Order: sequence, then C-alpha cells, then structure tokens
Amino acid sequence: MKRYLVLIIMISILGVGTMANDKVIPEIDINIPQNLETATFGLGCFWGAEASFGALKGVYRTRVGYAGGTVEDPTYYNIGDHTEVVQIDFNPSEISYEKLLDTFWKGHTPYLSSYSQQYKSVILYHNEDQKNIAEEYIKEKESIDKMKATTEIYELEKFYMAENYHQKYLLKQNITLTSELEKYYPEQSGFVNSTAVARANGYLFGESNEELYSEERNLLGLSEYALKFLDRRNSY
Ligand code: MHO
Repeated sequence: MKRYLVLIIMISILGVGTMANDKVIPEIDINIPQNLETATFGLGCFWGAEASFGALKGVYRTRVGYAGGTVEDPTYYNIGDHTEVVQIDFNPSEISYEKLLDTFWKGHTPYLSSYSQQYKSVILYHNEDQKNIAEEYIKEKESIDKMKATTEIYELEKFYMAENYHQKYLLKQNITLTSELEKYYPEQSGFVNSTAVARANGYLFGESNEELYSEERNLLGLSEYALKFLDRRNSY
C-alpha cells in the first residue's frame, strides 16, 4: 500500500514527463539526434504549413518565419519583400528531402500563380544537394502533370523568426494542449524547439498519421484528457 502511495505521489509530481538533466520534459524530447539537416519552404500561410510537417517521422523541430527578401528584420505587419516560410530540422537517415518535398507539394497548389510575394511557392535550399533534388523533383512533377509550376528555387540567405504567437499557431488555439506543454516549456524558445510541441501541432492539424501516432502517443508528455483532442484526428 505504502509503495503504491509513493508511486502515486511520484507520478503526480512528475506528471507524464520524464527527468532529463534535472528537468521534466516529454519523453519524446529526450535524445534528439545530433546530425539534423534543415529545410526551408514557402507554401502559403505558414500556420498550416508548420502543422503539416510537424507530424512526419524524422522531423524533430519546426518553426515559422520570413525569408527570401531583402528588407532587414521583417515582421508580420511589415513583411516587405519576404515570404512566409516554414523551417524544418529533420534527420536525413529517417526522412529524405524528397519526402519533405512531397508534403511541400501536397500542401499547396504550385501550378497556380502565387498571388503575392508573402504567400508564394518557394524552395529555399541549404546546400547543393537540396538544390539538385528540388530541381529534379519539380521537373518530374511538371512532366507528369504537363503544367508549369510557379515554384521558385533559390538559396536561403537569411531566415528571420516570426513573432512568438505565430509559432505553432494552430496548436495554440487549443488551450488544454498548449497549457500542458507550456508547463514543460515556460520559455518560448524551449516550446518552439520541442518535438512534442511540433507533434501536437501536427497531430492536431496536419494530415492524420495513425501509425506514428500510436507509437508516440504516450511519449508526448500529455494527460489522457489532453490526448483525446489528438486521438480524434488520428483514430488511435
Ligand atoms: N488568412 C490568414 C492568413 C494568416 S497567415 C499567417 C489570416 O489572416 O487569418 O498568413
């Protein structure tokens, strides 16, 4: 009996997270691989774009910002000639750049002419490999679909973080999930860089990913009550 009591007290103190470096964090956030690669895409409003990449296996961090233009320190209301972009830290041995391009491609309509600089279709490559893969990818799509994509491909020069309230924007509309995750990450930087947070955003508003969700459901550091919001979409 006493043993159970100790266990119950421990669980209620630790919540559903796990200790790492004296800090309780969701289990999924422990042991993030070291050699992550980064990808940057513009595909319209960055809120939904961030969610669509958040639930992909091999994606560890997502963030949104402005890139591609020349104006210094753009903001949402003063975006200048920049484009809304999502940036993804991924493990290339778990997910290929091509796979990310599939999500990029499905996430918007690259054949429609972009109606503004803010929402245009753009691949901002980080290295020559990404550039070549992106060029090949578009060429192939164009030849299959017999249409010309408006997608621009150029090198990422500078990425400007968007304002905090735009990071995991869709998730933040859910107070239950957000407040549970903010208990682990009271600082925005920790919140934005958490895989658990990227996943919650992705599982809530990205494409449903039943298989990955069933593997990760109990590693997100969320209570059963909060998980119900994600279960619904991922039919666990
Ligand atoms: N249509 C959206 C665009 C937001 S997105 C961050 C809105 O203003 O509600 O550009």
